[in-house]
Amino acid sequence: MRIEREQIKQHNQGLEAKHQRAFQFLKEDIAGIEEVVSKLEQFQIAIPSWALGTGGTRFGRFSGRGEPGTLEEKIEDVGLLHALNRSSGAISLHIPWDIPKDADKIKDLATSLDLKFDAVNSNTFQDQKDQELSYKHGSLHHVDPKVRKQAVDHNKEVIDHGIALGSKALTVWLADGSSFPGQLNFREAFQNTLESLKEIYAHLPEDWKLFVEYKAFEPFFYSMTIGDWGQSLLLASKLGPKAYTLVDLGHHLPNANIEQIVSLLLMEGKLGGFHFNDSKYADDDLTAGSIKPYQLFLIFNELVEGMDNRGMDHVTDLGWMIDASHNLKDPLVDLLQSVEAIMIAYAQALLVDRKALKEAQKNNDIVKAQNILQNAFRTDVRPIVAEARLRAGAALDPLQLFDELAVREQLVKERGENSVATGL
Ligand code: LRH
Ligand code: MN
Ligand code: MN
Repeated sequence: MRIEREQIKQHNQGLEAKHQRAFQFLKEDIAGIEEVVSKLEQFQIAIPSWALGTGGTRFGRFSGRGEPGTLEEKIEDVGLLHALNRSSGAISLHIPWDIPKDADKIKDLATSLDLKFDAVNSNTFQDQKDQELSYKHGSLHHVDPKVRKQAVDHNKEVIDHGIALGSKALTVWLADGSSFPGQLNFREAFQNTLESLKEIYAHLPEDWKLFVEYKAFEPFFYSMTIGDWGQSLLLASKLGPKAYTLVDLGHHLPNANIEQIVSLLLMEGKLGGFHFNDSKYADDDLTAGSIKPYQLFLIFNELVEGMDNRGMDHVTDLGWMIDASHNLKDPLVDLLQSVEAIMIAYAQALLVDRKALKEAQKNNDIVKAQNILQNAFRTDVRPIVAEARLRAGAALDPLQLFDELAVREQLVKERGENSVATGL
């Protein structure tokens, strides 16, 4: 299924009068609104190939309908999202869940939908069918050099797949750790990881980045070998200028001050990218902004301030990705909601009066500083985000159009009720 420009146009015509009223209302109040709109128009968030099917929990999985059964169908799904919002112009692949067998064909398909390939992700947290050695006791940190080599070789292969597709980054997330005190020598595990990563790093093309993702716990429950941003930053610093820390919002211990982490990583020039999601307890992978929208805003507030301070390009200098697993909602609907929430947080952060905030901080004016942030956060920026979509040729209300066009029903007709996607 493809969504035609004409269908978008028709949908927008029906909503445009109401939208213009709301947008003009904001325009009268917000001086730099045009700049905000144009920044939003350019901003893109990559969709993970593993989030397009229904996930599950360890207790069960309830299948969705019309899931993409192949990589081609996953790319088509992202094409639908991008047609609806013009903000999802990239896909992030997880290998070997999604192996591009014919890279040129896959690339052509993506290009025809105006999509690029974002970071490629390696997978050494599961054993694959024909795999020689097991990752039960870890991969890059393993006590056995043969297992480490197997995991390093896999990462090199993933880079090669990425090169063929035009990706520019590799994300490494390790399920390496321990569940019982005494199981592991922390220092040796860390050093093994560093040595393994060095080999992977050496395989990176000149213009590539290596993202080192951390996670506080799960699947291991006592220690994770890359468990927090300190450990990731340590590795990235030792590896060199192409290595960066990747922040997944669901990978922290409860109440962690993620915005402060972001600020300092940016200061060090070591923030590489993001996995957006939301959570109440741990790595719940819920819709971005669905539980802690103020935190999402505060993170973007640091991002905008920090990136502008370093003269970074908002679109290209960090990897922006969603990382989620959908158990209840239609994954495409959830992804549309996530992208919208991210755009809203970004727009609100762009509204922060930076000069006034600096001044308030200088004067230790806590109330003013707090209000400056809260004023931006409490502004209903949805018409600004919608205006950016309108100008980019997207739908004023992507969710509504998804329903109007009965997208999922169409996909069920094409793919059948029971097709199952690989992924989480
Ligand atoms: C681990 C993680 C990591 C994986 C993805 C499937 O929890 O966030 O990014 O690659 O999930
Ligand atoms: Mn992640
Ligand atoms: Mn995760």
